[in-house]
Amino acid sequence: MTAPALAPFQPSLFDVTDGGPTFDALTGGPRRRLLSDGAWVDLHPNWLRGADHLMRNLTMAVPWRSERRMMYDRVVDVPRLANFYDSSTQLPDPLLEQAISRLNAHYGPVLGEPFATAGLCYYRDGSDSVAWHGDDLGRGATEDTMVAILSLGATRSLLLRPRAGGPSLRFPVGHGDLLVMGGSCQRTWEHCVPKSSRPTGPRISVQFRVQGVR
Ligand SMILES: O=C(O)CCC(=O)C(=O)O
Repeated sequence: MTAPALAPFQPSLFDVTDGGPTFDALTGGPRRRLLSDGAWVDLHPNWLRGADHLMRNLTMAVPWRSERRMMYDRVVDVPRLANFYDSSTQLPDPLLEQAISRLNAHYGPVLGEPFATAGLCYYRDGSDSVAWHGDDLGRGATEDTMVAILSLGATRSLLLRPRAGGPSLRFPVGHGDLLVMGGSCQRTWEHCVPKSSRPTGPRISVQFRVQGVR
């Protein structure tokens, strides 16, 4: 089902760049947090500066759809809108092509293959969310991989917890931030974006993955 009209994005007062959008260099940039079982997370705040136009364009240009997803052996409704771009589909904004090239230049040598697909999700407000899961449909269930998330719009918390049990970690992801989950993260840890009871504007998450991981 195609989504109804979406709320307009309120541009950020702090996201002003003179020469248009720019990506920060990734070399030496992201702060890596090592997790248990060979999992890790890189966080690069403000990776994309001047992201307002991208947020606005994706809001309008992506044919957002209600989402259903396999979780815990069942197909469930996910309270957010989404669209998936496989490697043969043109991405909805040239900046996403730039993002994928930069990620491949930085992470490719360790990842051993390119980021190839983009999953886009639209969280309309704080009542949209995604439940605990790992991206373990496909090769993520058995192989180390990376999932790189560019966050746009409202700041939301992305939580991670070890599958073996233990406390969760909270990563606030804001406008232009990059978060990369790597190593065994998709099979030994789970992540979620919980609902928020605070007044929360729209957020878009762009997840870059390798072929064969969802
Ligand atoms: O919203 C996010 O950044 C996380 C999205 C996610 O975990 C997923 O779609 O698998």
